[in-house]
Formats: sequence, C-alpha cells, structure tokens
Amino acid sequence: MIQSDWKAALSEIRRKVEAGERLSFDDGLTISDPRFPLQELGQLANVARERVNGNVGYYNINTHLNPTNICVYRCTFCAFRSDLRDSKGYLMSDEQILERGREAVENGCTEMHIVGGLHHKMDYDWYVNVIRILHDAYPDLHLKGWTGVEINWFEFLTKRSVKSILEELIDAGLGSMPGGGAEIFHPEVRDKICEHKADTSKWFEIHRTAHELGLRTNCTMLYGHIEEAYHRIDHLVRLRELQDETGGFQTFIPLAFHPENTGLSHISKPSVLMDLRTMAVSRLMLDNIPHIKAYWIMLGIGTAQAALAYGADDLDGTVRHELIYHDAGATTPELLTVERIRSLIEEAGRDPVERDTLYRRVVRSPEHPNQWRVEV
Ligand code: V47
Repeated sequence: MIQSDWKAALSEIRRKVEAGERLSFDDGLTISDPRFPLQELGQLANVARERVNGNVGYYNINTHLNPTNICVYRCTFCAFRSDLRDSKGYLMSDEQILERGREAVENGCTEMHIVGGLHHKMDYDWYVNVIRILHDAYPDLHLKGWTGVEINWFEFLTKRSVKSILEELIDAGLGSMPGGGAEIFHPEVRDKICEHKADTSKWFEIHRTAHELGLRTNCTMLYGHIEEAYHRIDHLVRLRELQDETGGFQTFIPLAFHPENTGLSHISKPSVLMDLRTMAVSRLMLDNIPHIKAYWIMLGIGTAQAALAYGADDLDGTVRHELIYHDAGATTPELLTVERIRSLIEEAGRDPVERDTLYRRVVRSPEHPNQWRVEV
C-alpha cells in the first residue's frame, strides 16, 4: 500500500470503530501491519475500551499456586516444566498447599490462580483434592484453576467426559478457569510449538462446556515467537466466535513470549511497540469480550501501564509466587503492593478499582484491610 492508501485504511477503520461496527479478518490484518499508525490505533482501541469500561483501571489482590512443575509434556516455549527426575522438579504436599492458602487469606487475597505441570505419577483425584482442601479451608478465596490443557489431561486419566470432570471440580470448589493453554490455535503454529497437547477443537470444547455449566473462563494468546499476523487474527476471530455463542469469556490476556531457558531461546522477545499493537488489535477485534488484561508480570510494569491507553482495562493483580514467567527470564518483581499498583493506574489517568475474579467491586474494611466484601 502507498501512503495515501494507509490514510484511507485508517479513516475506514476509524469509521467502523466509532460506529461500533465489527472489524473483519482483513481489517485485523490491516491494523496488525506495522505501517498502520500505532498512535492512531491506540486511540481507536481506547474508544472501544472506554465504551465498555469507562475510565476504570482494574486490579485484584491475588496469588499463584503451581503445585508441581513436573510435566509429561515438553512445550518448546516453556521454561517452567521439569522432568520427573530433574533436580529442579517439585511436588507440593497438602500441608504446603494449605499453607499457601493461609498466607493468601492473611494477606487479603481474593483469588488464587492454580496451574501446574501434568505429573507422570499423580492421578486425577490429586488434582481434585488440591481444589477441595483449599476450598474447604478457605471458602472465600476464589479458586481460578486448571487450564483447558489440564482438563484434557484429566479426560485422558479418567476416560470421563469433560462435563462430568468440570461438574466434579465445581462441586469441589473451582470458581473459574484461567485462559492458559491457548497458545496459537492455527495448526501451522500449534503443530510446531505444542503438537502433543490439547488441540484447538479440544480447547474450545472444554471452554464451551465450562460456559454451559456457568463457569466463567479467561482466554489467552501467546505471541511474538514463530507466528505471523494472520495466525494471531485467526486466533482472535476463533475466540470471538465462541464468545458470540456463549458469552462465557471474561477477559483476554495477550501473553508476550519470553524466550530465556526455553527451546526457542534463539528468538528475541517482542518489542514494546509489538506489545502495544497486539493489545490494541486485541481490544478492537474482541468486541464481545468485556476485559483486556495487561499482565504486568509478563509485559513489564512500564509497558503494562502504557497498555492502559492502548485498549487494556486491567493490570491483573498484586501477584505472589509467580514462576512460569520468572523461570523464562521475566525481570519484573515478584509482587506489587496495593499502593504501587493503584498509583501505576492513577499515573495512567485511570480510576483504580479493586475487583474480584468475576469483576465485582471489592470493598475493604478501613480498619481491617484483609477483610472484604463484594459490592452487589
Ligand atoms: O499457556 C508459558 C504461557 C500460559 C511462556 O487467566 C509463556 O487470568 C511467554 O495463561 N513466555 C500460562 N508465555 C499463563 C496464563 C495466564 C497468565 C496470567 C493470567 C491468566 C488468567 C492466565 O503462559 C501458557 C503459555 O501460553 N507461557 N511459557 C514463556 N516462556
């Protein structure tokens, strides 16, 4: 395209965004092109963001639990996993898991994000037990746990249906599912980076079933490795189609690839400009998913803060015990204080709002900040 064609493309995209019209697959490719002006793209994503979320910048108070890093799979992009006999491998006991629950509650966390490896020797009941013991001991702590990949592993272990597995997990205390395991859906990429694990149709079947059971889920996209723009747009359009059917996704998290200690360590990390463009493209293409998360652990604090002007409305949480990105070279701190996360949001010109996992506002007791309730 020549310069005047990019101007024409910009004015057509602007017209569509201002009219609230859905962007097509080809529009997605146009706005993904580095020659489509980034600042204007950010402004358009901001229009879409403010239409849905006003000036709010969400955060939550949360912690992570990765009960084991031992995994039967060997995804090329993962630095967290370990072999069964590696010295780095670990498996937490029930006592250690409950201790994490206690620490979370004492620190005012509303959510625990639980994911881990698919351990060669642990049976399905062990994974159910992780949820059950935590929920029984700490019923107010929302357990956002097990990705589509884990649920698919449980299907393999039990030979039971997705529906019956999810029903049992919900009964044990599962509150929602995180968005991991999505990676890139297009087979040209998926077959190269994680060919062995839950395929695209399985990932969607699991999330569709969860939504039908009333379980809210998140969704993600791992970008900045071997994929191209059309793979990313294909990924976003597939998510948009399921959301049209079920409305069960709450938030989308674009995950920037971190190469250190992975099988793809020869690839360099995506640039800040790529991060901001991907955020804006995601906001504009996913017109039916309410929230777009700038996960500060992975983006870095500065980029996550800037992303609040490029379509994102959520910084994720204060976070404790994150391992997946730190094993892959993330240099972000291990946790942010509430004061710091609020001031990052304020500095971006947004109104900080503490949310629970389901995006309800959290109200804390001024005398006892670890005591909280959700606004109804
Ligand atoms: O599926 C693994 C990604 C995901 C690397 O739902 C990597 O609220 C980059 O899904 N470089 C797990 N990415 C994390 C995840 C997540 C994170 C924050 C919030 C939520 C949510 C979900 O992390 C994996 C994979 O796509 N990942 N290794 C790496 N080296």
